[in-house]
Amino acid sequence: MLDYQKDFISYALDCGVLKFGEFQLKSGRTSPYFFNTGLFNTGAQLGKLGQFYAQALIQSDIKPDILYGPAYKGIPLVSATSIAYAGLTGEDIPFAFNRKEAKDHGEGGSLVGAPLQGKVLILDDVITAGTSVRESVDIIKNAHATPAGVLIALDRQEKGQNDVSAISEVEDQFAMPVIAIITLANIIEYLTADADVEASLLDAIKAYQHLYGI
Ligand code: OMP
Repeated sequence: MLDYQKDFISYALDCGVLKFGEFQLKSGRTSPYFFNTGLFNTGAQLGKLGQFYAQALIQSDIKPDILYGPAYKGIPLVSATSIAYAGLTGEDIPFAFNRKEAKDHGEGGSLVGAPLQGKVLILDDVITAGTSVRESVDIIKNAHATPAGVLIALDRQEKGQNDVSAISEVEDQFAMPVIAIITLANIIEYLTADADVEASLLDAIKAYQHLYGI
């Protein structure tokens, strides 16, 4: 695990973004942990979140022409990441996002921001079963641009619709990489190294991983 990944887990715990308990997921699974990026909800926190996304993008081999954030959670993500990326690299990368409902007046359409063209990197929060990524790929293809990858905060490393991971399904189906700031394996490594973490919590997470993990 790299230093920025460790820092990200520690920051997510401090901000209450990474929580433990019993949570019902979009997929219907009951999880002993939940990662809610919507709780990075102050200017300073969002600024710092953008720095972590930008660092993960710099670590990757992806050189996108534009960043795309699906509404609603992707909108602050794409804004914060493009600001942080410009600050860290000096490269001023354009960004765009969608509206949930198309407008029929003014500028019209459902896309806002820079023109969606070239290699598009999708920014999202968490992938569990991969449903929301599929919607973004359709929007990008309809705009005649190329989905070039997905950057997320957390890869929960779970099975998707079949027995392989949701992320490999997305990677295979759309021939593009999915990169994450952190994975469930990173969280387990972090908690294992912390003497204050109760064994029962780690047991619950590992049992969940055994059931739904890949
Ligand atoms: P999929 O679209 O099935 O991949 O689920 C991802 C979505 O689930 C995210 O965009 C969130 O809305 C939500 N989610 C989290 O935010 N954090 C989690 O730890 C787990 C989920 C989830 O419900 O699976």
